[in-house]
Amino acid sequence: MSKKGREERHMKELRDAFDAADKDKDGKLSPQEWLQVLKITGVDANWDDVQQLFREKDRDFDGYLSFEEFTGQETKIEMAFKAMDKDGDGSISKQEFKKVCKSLTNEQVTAAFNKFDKEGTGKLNYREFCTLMHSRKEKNRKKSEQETANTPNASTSKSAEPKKN
Ligand SMILES: [Ca+2]
Ligand SMILES: [Ca+2]
Ligand SMILES: [Ca+2]
Repeated sequence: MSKKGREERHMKELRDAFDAADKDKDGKLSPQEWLQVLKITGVDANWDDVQQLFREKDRDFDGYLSFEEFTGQETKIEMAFKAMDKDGDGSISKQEFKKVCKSLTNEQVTAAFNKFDKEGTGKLNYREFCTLMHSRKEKNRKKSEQETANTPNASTSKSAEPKKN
């Protein structure tokens, strides 16, 4: 078999393993899901081992492993970060941010930086950038849930428990 063919088969095996482990089908592995897999496959692993693995592989710090993180591929957030970091200094300046998010006003960019620039450097480092991306995802998800629900009586002020799909 060709090298490419082997790689493809390997990827498919990983995909199958990932899907089988992802019990709640949310497209990512929680530490609990991974521990289940290890137990089923008879690997002698404990909670500490799992947490250690997640610390290494969870490169966007959301507490889960996406398929890319699971297989060690570059994640979407890493690609976005690299694309934005034009001068390659490892952080996103307001100017760099503005170039990509053209629809945002200066005020909105400043507000976002004030919120996510925890270290107060005036730039977003990779970790801060991840936090920002997660919060945006969360917001989009909430918005689409509200649109789907489309019930006039639905209270939007209360922050309900996140729904499981
Ligand atoms: Ca899952
Ligand atoms: Ca992750
Ligand atoms: Ca930069």
